Amino acid sequence: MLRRFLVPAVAGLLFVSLTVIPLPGLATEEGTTLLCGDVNDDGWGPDMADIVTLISHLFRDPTISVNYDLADVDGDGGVNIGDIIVLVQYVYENGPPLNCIE
Ligand SMILES: [Ca+2]
Ligand SMILES: [Ca+2]
Repeated sequence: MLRRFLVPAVAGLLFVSLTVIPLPGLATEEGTTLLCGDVNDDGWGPDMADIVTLISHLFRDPTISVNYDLADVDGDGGVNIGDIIVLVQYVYENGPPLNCIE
């Protein structure tokens, strides 16, 4: 059931251009800035690559590297399908602000 939803959703996302939306970052002790929603921790996004990384991590291959602090975009303390939904809404539907725990 879940795959019926996710496979078309991921396929559809692959045809949408990359969108990079600047966010207020999370400051670290080293003085660098982390971006809430930058799931793949590449310093960009959140964008389609972060969404695909999170979907792949949760439903295909848990060994795919994910920054859990930046992936918990709804701030509930866990990383799950709810975070995917919030990320998709934020990136593609002008959804509410992301809420990573600082
Ligand atoms: Ca990223
Ligand atoms: Ca969460």
